[in-house]
Amino acid sequence: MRKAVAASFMLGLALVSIRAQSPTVPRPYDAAREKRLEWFREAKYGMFIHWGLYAIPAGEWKGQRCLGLGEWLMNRCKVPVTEYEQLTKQFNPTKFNPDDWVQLAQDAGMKYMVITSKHHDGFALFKSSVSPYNVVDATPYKKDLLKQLADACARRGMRLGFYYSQSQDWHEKDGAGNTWDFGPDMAPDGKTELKKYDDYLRGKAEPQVKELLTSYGPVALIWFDTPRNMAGERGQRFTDIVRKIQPNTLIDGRLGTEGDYRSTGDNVIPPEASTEAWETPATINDTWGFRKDDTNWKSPGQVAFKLVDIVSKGGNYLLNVGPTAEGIIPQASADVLRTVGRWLKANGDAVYDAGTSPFGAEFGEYTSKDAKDVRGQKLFLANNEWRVTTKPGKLYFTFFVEPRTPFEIPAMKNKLLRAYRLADKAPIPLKTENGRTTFEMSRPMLDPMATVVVVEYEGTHVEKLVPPEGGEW
Ligand code: FHN
Repeated sequence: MRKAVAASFMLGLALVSIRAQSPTVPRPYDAAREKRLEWFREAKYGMFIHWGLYAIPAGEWKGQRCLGLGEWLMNRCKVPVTEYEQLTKQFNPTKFNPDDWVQLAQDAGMKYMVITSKHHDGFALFKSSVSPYNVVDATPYKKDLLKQLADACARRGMRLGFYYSQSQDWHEKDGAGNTWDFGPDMAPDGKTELKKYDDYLRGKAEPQVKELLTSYGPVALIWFDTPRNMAGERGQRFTDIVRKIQPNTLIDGRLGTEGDYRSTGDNVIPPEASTEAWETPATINDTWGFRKDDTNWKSPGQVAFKLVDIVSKGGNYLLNVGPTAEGIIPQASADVLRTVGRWLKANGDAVYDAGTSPFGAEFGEYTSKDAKDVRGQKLFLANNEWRVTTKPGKLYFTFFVEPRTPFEIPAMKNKLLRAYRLADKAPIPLKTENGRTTFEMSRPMLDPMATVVVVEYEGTHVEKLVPPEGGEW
């Protein structure tokens, strides 16, 4: 599968763009990058963890609800540094059990974990020699949280990556973002920087990224975010640090210069497939950092659909949990994750290391009307009934609702050999008439959340039939 992906790059096959990101021009093939990406392309599903001081107020400041994302409380409620810093005295996550967290990720079928080492509020979950604003030096807990998680991941064979907010640091006078204590970042001309941004980068962000890459074993990836003011060689300086210390560590798509893969917008799943590596970071409710009032959990069926949808388009799903200040991952999110994990135990072949849909019509279509979506782009009318993922010689049709009966397999030149349900291997007869092959699934579907039918065909890759001119199949 990976060789096929690499070959498609080398042959210069046209790539389908992810419109939400408008990467119209495919990047030239880079053998070293493809090598670094091998595990990532196989993994497909990871756990994002947003954890920090903001879990203490959990969406409420001085008795008032502070609307917005939990981790943005300091910014949304304009909490001065001197007040927000006081939270360190209460941060004592005695219920944190790193093995439980890794176990949950494994039960969920997730293959990598990414935790906020330092979010925009500037507080580090690790011991840092360049800033005392960290869990070891500033809290009663005094222990390095990342070290404990890294050790648990190493014990259990889980890849671990670190989120690091390189630009925004609301704790530092020269970091980006804190306008309520330190004034605007930029002059009204929008070009002149008013803060000594390089002092912050060289004095805190760059050395902290070095610390992350030297003290916690192999780092799967660094997840940079919100690249403000990353002009010039600033992004490249981070890339150089990463490549020099851990050449295999991946860089996400939000550094400000090109990373190893593309990051979509938050919760954005592109409407089409791409062979370029990409990842959707997503919330399991509506916030990243814990908020006590956010119980809008996605259902297991929604999570399973998004996962298969993303895989069928060539991406990875990085799904977030927001632990409480005590160190507990909310039970409701753990339950959702474990339910999807049980489904993956029986159906994981359709997901891990699986390739993109060779068809595409099943994703839906752009409206013919002049309607726009919330992002101002042409409205895409998604069709969510089924998705298809691939491995050489196999198509995995995942149905999220009972399919129309009979279900017609999209036209292809390859001879179809057999079909069966993935979870219990029950055979499903194929019927070919007038060049169209169909099958019928017994009702109700085996698994009402999602049932996978494997269709095996001759050859390793689907050769599509071109529809008659002006017509459709
Ligand atoms: O501002 C952050 C936000 O708090 C969160 O970390 C997300 C995760 O993708 N990234 C930024 C917004 O895109």
